[in-house]
Amino acid sequence: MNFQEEMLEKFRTSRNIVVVTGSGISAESGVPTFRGADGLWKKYRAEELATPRAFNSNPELVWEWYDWRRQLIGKVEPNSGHEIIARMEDYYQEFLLITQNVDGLHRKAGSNNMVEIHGNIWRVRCTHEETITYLEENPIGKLPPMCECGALLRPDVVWFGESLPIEGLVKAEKAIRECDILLVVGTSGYVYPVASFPMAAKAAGAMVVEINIERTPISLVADFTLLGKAGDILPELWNRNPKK
Ligand code: BJW
Repeated sequence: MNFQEEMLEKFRTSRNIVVVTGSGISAESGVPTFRGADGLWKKYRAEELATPRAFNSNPELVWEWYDWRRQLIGKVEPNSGHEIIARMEDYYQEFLLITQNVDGLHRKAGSNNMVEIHGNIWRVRCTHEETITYLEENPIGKLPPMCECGALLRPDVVWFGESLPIEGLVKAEKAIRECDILLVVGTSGYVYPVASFPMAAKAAGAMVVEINIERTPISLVADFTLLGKAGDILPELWNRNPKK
């Protein structure tokens, strides 16, 4: 790939970077995206599965879908894209990863300083007490699972129409306002509020760089759009950075 020198120089000299990822980064690990050709929303209707209303009307169906996805994710490994992002954390003075992914692959690759802004598929939350626990069984036995208090458990993820976790959102928005570089990887840029982060970073003076296999609404805001697979481009970009 022919990287522009101006962009590489900024990666070399900046001290504060924020990385935003979407399902595209996990595609090369074998996790389906949402809106791509083989995306989950091509086969399932979002409003039947990823809304509080869907869960209230048919918790068993929603749980079956999450159980299926968890079994699939349980078999895959992080790829070179996840690994490079984990390494970046050690080389910039200020670093935050904001991921929309619930698959836990960034953490498995070694990322620590991160916000899982749409939750995590490996956690469950009591619909009554709001207590959060990590799943020990995969697949879960009888669906839908129940809390010891007698209420339904739900996946600890963020569905359409729900608020994002406030602490994570505040941290993410602060980092977006303060960063020198916003690197956006593998997201279609359709889902808010994350879709507004590139514009907010740009307005605050950051360089916005997008990595995606195709152009998206973020391309209109980005200073540079690097077209290709995250698992190819991220290692190449990192190898050109003498800071590493
Ligand atoms: C590759 C690649 C490779 C492939 N390398 N790239 C403002 C305006 C309009 C609407 C709203 C608004 N504010 C809020 C809303 C409503 C709503 C929303 O955004 N709707 C839009 C659809 C319009 N947002 C919400 O409801 C959010 N809540 C909220 O804002 O609360 C306050 C509020 C509520 C209501 C009204 C107003 C305010 C919550 C959003 C929760 C999203 N939840 C999901 C499910 C999570 C749990 C689960 O996983 O099951 O999150 S939906 C789904 O989309 C999932 C993802 O995290 C999210 C983003 O998808 P992503 O990751 O971008 O995937 P894709 O498939 O879309 O894109 C993949 C990309 O990768 C593509 O571009 C490929 O090209 C690329 N790619 N292979 C690089 N190898």
